[in-house]
Amino acid sequence: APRPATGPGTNHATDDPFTADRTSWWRQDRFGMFIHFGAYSNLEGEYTRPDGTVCRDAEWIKRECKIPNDAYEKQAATFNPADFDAKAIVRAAKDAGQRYIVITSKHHDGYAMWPTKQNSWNLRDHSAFDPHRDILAELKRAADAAGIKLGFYYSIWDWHDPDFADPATFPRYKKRMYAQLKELVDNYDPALLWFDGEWDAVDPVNTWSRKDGAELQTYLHALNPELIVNNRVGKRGVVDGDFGTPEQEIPAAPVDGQLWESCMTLNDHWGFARYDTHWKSPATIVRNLLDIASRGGNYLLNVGPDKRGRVPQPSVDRLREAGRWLRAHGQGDAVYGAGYTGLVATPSWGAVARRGNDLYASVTAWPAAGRPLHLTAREAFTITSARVLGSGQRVTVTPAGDGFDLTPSGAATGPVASVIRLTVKPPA
Ligand code: JFZ
Repeated sequence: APRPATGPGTNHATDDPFTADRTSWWRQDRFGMFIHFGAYSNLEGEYTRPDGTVCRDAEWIKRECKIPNDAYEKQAATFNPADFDAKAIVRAAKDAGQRYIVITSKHHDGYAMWPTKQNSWNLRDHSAFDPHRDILAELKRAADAAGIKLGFYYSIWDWHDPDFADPATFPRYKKRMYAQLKELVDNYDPALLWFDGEWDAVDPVNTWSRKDGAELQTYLHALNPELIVNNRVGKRGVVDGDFGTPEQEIPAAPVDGQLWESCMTLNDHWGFARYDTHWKSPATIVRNLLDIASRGGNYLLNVGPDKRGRVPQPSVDRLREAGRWLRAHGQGDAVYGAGYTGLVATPSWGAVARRGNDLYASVTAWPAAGRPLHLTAREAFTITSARVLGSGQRVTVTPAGDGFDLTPSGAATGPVASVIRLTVKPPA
């Protein structure tokens, strides 16, 4: 529905993100691609010290390997992601069934991935990359063409800007940060901003306060009232933004009082690390997605392009396989626009999501042969039809104890997860 015109200065920080029109696309879309890409990607996870020893880390490599500023700047000057292919990245997301993309515009190392006018520590002015290219603009164009929403990760914590660390000079840093965010909003029209680093309490003084978070949100919504902002804009639990961001974990359903998005990476690093081959399987991706959607959350799954800007093939392959599987079995119905249902308890054998009057019971761990799938009802309701998605196989429903027993009519063990659609007549 069209929303009433909102003028600049309207503060949406206090509207209810659960029901706001502003967040409607995000609440439906459920599945996004996270991209960690920056000057650290150029090291591909390995730093060789002057003494020849090697230190390993990904997007934290500067800090964890204690790389001196000049050495880090020197390597960044050779960064040339000439093979960055926005269309291919958007296609990979689309093939996976991902409906939005969040890319790091600036990580903790402070390096801007767009031609910012606030400093020269950015991909155009400090790299070996074609100065006429702008990867954020390329991504925006490709995403728009494909109907995919684009958002930017932005780290409040900045290891490069000397004004960040000192409370006396922090106001100067803050001014530049505000100016950078205005550049991002004005030039690329992101649908979402994903903040991070507000939690810094070590380097060397934590200046980000509750007031800073609230003020920043007001500023952003004055630039674009539709912007969706994550909780890390402020102190978590104080200035909450629109959604919580549990990391690498799936919270128990439901999370009270806040929308949430579980971010995970496809292997064990966010940024590219050439030695990390510990990839999640397509089955794990699908199961996580079904599980997260059933608990009312979103799934933001990360890829880390290499120094040439290429998304690792193992990531592309796994995403494609997960997407193929979701499409082939119609499981998208259990994901897009689906969410938490209070009607039943979360079963030990899987997850149950709700969309309108349909429940989607994903079976990821089948009970022993001959045993039914038991569903505990939290409220009285009736089931009017039950079928396995994809195969159309009938499922027998019998009232049993505190709920129902579901018995598929044959061997219904999907390779990844079988989803049973239960049409219900909910309590009036
Ligand atoms: C942050 C970054 O430091 C990291 O590099 C990556 O970008 C990730 C997505 O976000 O790491 C965090 C942030 C928050 C928590 C833990 C790690 N947290 O809330 O526990």
